[in-house]
Amino acid sequence: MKSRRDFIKISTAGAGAAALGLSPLKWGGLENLNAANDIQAVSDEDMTPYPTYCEVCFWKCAGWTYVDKKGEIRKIIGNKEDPHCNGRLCPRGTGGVGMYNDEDRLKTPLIRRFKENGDAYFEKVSWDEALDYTAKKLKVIADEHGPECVALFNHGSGGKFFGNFLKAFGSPNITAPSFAQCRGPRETAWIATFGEAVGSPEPLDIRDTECLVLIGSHIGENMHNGQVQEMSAAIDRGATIITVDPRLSTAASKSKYWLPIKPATDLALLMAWIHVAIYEDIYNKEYVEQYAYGFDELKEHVKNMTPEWAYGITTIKPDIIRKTAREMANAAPAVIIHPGRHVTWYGDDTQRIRAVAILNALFGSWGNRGGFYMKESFHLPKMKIPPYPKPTKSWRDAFPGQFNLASLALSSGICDATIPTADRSCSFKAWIVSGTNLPLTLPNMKNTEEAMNHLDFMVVIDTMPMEVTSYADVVLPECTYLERYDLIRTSPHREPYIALRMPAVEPKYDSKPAWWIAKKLADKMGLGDYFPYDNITDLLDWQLKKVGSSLEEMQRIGIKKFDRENGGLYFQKGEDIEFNTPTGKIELFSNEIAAEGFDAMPVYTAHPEPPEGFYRLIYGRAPMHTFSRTANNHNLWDLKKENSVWINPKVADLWDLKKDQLIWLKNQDGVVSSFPIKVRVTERIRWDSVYMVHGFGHSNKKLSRAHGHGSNDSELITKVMVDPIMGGTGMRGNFVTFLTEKQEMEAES
Ligand SMILES: Nc1nc2c(c(=O)[nH]1)N[C@H]1C(S)=C(S)[C@@H](COP(=O)(O)OP(=O)(O)OC[C@H]3O[C@@H](n4cnc5c(=O)[nH]c(N)nc54)[C@H](O)[C@@H]3O)O[C@H]1N2
Ligand SMILES: Nc1nc2c(c(=O)[nH]1)N[C@H]1C(S)=C(S)[C@@H](COP(=O)(O)OP(=O)(O)OC[C@H]3O[C@@H](n4cnc5c(=O)[nH]c(N)nc54)[C@H](O)[C@@H]3O)O[C@H]1N2
Ligand code: SF4
Ligand SMILES: [Mo]
Repeated sequence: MKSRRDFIKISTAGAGAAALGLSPLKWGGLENLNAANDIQAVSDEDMTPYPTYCEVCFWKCAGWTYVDKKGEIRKIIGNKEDPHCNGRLCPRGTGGVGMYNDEDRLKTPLIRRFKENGDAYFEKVSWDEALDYTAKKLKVIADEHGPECVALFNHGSGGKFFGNFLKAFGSPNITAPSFAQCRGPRETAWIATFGEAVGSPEPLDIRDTECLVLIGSHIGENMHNGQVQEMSAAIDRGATIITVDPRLSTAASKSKYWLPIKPATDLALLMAWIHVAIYEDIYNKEYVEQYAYGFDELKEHVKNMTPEWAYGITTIKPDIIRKTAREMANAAPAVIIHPGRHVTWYGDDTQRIRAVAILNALFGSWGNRGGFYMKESFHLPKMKIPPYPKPTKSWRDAFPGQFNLASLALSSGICDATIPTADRSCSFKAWIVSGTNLPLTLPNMKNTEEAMNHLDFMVVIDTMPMEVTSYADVVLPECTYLERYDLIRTSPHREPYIALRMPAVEPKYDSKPAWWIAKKLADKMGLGDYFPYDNITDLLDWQLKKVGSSLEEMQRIGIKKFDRENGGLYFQKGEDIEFNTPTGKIELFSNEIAAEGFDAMPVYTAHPEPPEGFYRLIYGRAPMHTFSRTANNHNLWDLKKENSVWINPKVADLWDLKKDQLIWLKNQDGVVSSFPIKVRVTERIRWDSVYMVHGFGHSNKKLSRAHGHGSNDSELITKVMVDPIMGGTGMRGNFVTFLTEKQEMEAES
């Protein structure tokens, strides 16, 4: 049996005293950092630790950045007091210093200019010139079209400052890909069922669970730290893990049950589980009677959704469906049917996650130990600013009567509404893009390109010359998270915590923090009152002093815990609870969804199948990379330079494909991958699908390591299955076939 460390690949608390790259732990070859950095070991006494929270992914683990006497960053380790990481960072967090050291970083502000022959190029300019230019362009657009025609796309810490800027400017159109390309359907489903969103980190009580059901969630490859640790401990304790995945994921390989489901059919399995729970009378009656609304309707609705019915759809045998449902019931309420995170799969995602929510409700896991705890976050006071101007238009105007249950703006919707059409009342003229690599992040790259080509103006704030920067009129180089202050982290957890990020080193090159960029831009546009501080340290110290701490204290301790104020972690037995839904109950039947013209309870409908000779393209994560953002990070590049395409041996045989052979993928719309990808022949994937890790196949040559390595799933995702309830972009309805030669590819494309 493999040891637990093999599975979690997260460093031990504190990671000893070794400097970055000299870690005694040999997880996955991180010892290579040593050779790459050629750094001598330094003892902790000879270094200064600066508190931070990680920005390599959005789990935001708190840690310490150690700097030696020469001012060099030597290591980043987890903060032991932080419940997001318990003192242990994942390989990406440990390797985060590669973002700071990357010689390909954006170094100065750039403005797009044109030569006499019309060719575009970037001119290096001062901050003053870049911000003056940006302010001028935005003013012209506001005067001609209204400020609402400017949208902000953001992901990550800097987004808050640009969001404040945009609202002050007069536009409500602030969006992040973490909604319509990620968690949106989940949050919509949870709000409809339990009256609140799941949020991040997910309040899963894996620590005390007896049964964890993962439907697609590939924890272990998805390295969300605290979850990986708690799941690892749950496995060691003998908790039952049930994984539903067409691929033998890392999690599936550690599970008691692996259900290699036919992709796109999970909703049928979920409905059959609901059927078994109700008709075998193994649901939590007391809980359902007290808290739920619509049980009788649900019972009638699932009457014929038997395991035998689901077998014909999912390929999962009826006895396995029954057995796994009973496992859940035996563990209940200490059972978690994981709500998922990246859930934009097939366009019926809100309904699929509704079924997940309903199943959790039937077993009474919401609000019970070993199920979902009641999260709490800490609220910091805000400095007084003038009221924001009232916008008269919003992105919703582009979609009259549609997506009313979307609780946040749709990035894909704003992208679509940028392409002018006769029937659209709203079209966007300018984008501010901070920390999101839109061409690789939004599905249908051609559509994203077309939208960007229609813009009058686009400013990109990034750390790296990612694909998105090459479409910008102005590029503003942000310094990395290791070189800046940001807002205090107040993410929810079992108890309220705050965490400080402060610079460990000066910003390299001519890069600046987001707060500074947004404030300076606001100053230039006469909106300075919305940033009522000279330096962000003034804001942080003011906020912290109001709650009995100070910047000085947080610089010493990094993270601070407060007492819970909103009751216990779990519901008390028989406690009277009013849920934030129209009925005040957990809604198994949703009048709200029905009022929008959709099914009040989930209904399975079949999705298109791959044409002859094509296979469904599915994708996921690799433990040592985050999306497309880490592909050029030399520490992580050393661990994994490219993705591969997983192909079942039967299929490989049929096509005469060999291990490590380079092939091109062509999708159902004739789009061929720009770069070839290596074949990985493996039983771990069903024959009807192929799998690749997202984030590779970079086309920007300025990324000297990542360019041309592996393939980019986003360019093959031309068919988008939009969720009619909230506008999420289902991305797994694309099919690919194999091209073995470039000539063939050129002839056919
Ligand atoms: N095809 C496909 N598309 C997907 C997904 C998929 O699996 N496949 N996943 C979806 C999901 S779940 C999500 S959440 C989204 C994620 O989408 P994104 O957040 O867009 O992810 P990245 O592609 O990593 O782009 C992040 C950008 O931020 C920049 N960056 C990094 N650090 C900083 C910083 O400190 N400041 C600034 N200003 N910029 C910084 C990076 O250089 C990069 O350009 O993608 C979604 N889209
Ligand atoms: N290392 C690392 N960790 C990350 C990230 C990262 O970039 N790198 N990103 C973070 C973010 S923002 C997100 S949203 C999460 C995403 O990660 P998760 O939410 O855990 O997973 P998904 O992307 O939904 O799904 C990927 C899995 O779904 C399986 N799958 C594909 N089709 C189907 C299907 O039809 N049915 C079922 N049951 N399974 C299917 C795939 O085989 C794969 O194992 O990861 C987070 N963690
Ligand atoms: S899970 Fe890893 S990459 Fe994400 S915040 Fe934590 S250490 Fe950083
Ligand atoms: Mo995500």
